[in-house]
Amino acid sequence: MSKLKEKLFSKIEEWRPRTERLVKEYGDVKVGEVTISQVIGGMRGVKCLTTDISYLDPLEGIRFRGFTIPEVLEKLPKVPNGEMPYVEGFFYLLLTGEVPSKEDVEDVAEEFRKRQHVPQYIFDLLRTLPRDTHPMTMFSSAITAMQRESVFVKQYEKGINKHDYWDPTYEDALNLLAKLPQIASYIYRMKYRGDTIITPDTSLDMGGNFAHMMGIAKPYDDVSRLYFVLHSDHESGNVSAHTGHLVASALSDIYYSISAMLNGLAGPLHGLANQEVLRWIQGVSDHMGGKIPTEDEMKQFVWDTLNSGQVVPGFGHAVLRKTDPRYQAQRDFSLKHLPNDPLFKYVDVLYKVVPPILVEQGKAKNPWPNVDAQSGVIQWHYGVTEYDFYTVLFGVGRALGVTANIIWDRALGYPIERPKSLTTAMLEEIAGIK
Ligand code: HAX
Repeated sequence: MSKLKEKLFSKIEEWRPRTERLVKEYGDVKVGEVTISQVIGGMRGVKCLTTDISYLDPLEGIRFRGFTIPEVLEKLPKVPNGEMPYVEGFFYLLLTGEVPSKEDVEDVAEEFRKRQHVPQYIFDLLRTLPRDTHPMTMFSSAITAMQRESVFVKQYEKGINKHDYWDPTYEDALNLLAKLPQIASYIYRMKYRGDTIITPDTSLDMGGNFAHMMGIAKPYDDVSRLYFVLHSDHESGNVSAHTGHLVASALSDIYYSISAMLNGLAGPLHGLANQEVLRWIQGVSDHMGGKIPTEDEMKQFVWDTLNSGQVVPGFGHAVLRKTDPRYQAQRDFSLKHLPNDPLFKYVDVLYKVVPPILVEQGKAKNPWPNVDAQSGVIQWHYGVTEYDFYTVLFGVGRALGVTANIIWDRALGYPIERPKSLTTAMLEEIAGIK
């Protein structure tokens, strides 16, 4: 058994009695009440999921296993000559709740290295798709197609004990995570770089190898590490994490679950917003003939967007009520590495201009920027100007958190998810409408 798996097993044994006790002895204790606007309005704020991997406070932002983003970036072992932590070490933290030693990180890196090989039929499949297929469709198709590799399915068919479901799920998760950077970069090089594929360098860590396969020089390795960490998890209720959890609750394996997760991420109100931000900014730039707009010109453009019934991408959030710390972390990186980048300047003007306008319009509950407002700028700066690829990068990161959650879902025996629906007439009756 690998060291990570051993550590995880001891954590699972420790944790199980807590969940079992809550269900058995305290199962009838009420957690909040649900209103009609929550029933109709996308279950906003309904407390009906549980995860110990991350928690999103509306005013503070995300904590991964209790650590804020600055703490994660400071405490986890860093890649030599780099500023950012190993993605492998971050995954260790997500899975076990403990800060890894350098040795632990090396152990996880070795696990990923061993499992990196992508079957040839995946590349063949990608080549059969029309080249103008959206990269998220390519990514999701590749993952669904790999479902035949599932260790969980094979063990399930043999009749494995329910208690042990987490084990083959862990194997599937590591097998899949190890392959995602290569599949993502393959799609990129095939689609946008004249089909010049770069083979992996197994001596590198996950972020370093991804940058290598993308064909982009330093500090893009650190950009990748930062990107994967920041996008990994945002507690369980967001569309991608929730979709992954929901599909896995039917005991669908990791491949089906992560492919479904990606399909949820590909919506413009969720992960696709990072592409939409760049598309929107390009629209402003074209409109201005390439000149950086003044604040007044930018205000007009924002109002035009709102008045035409569209959202301003990269602003607002269903839970957060302040500037997203993931935005802040990317802004800090940009201030250090690309302070004079014209797109960064655009985004900076937007940071000043958009929130007061959203407040004045009076609809959005959160006028502040989210993670997607800043992320495309950094990618663009390092040459990834094909903005429809950005959500794939988000997807590689999000898979770290969602797979960690699914392993724990299985370990704690969470059941199939099945909320109850009511008809409109029933709601009218509850509301006392005649
Ligand atoms: N621009 C214009 N209007 C906005 C807005 C924005 N950025 N954010 C919210 N609103 C509007 C909503 O469309 C809604 O309008 P209606 O009453 O006409 O339906 C109203 O304000 C209330 O919405 P809310 O309660 O504040 O926000 P929701 O929880 O319903 O939605 C969203 C949250 C993130 C989907 C929303 O803020 C939005 O559409 N933002 C722009 C798209 C975006 O950046 N998405 C990425 C979010 C982060 C993420 O998940 N990344 O993956």
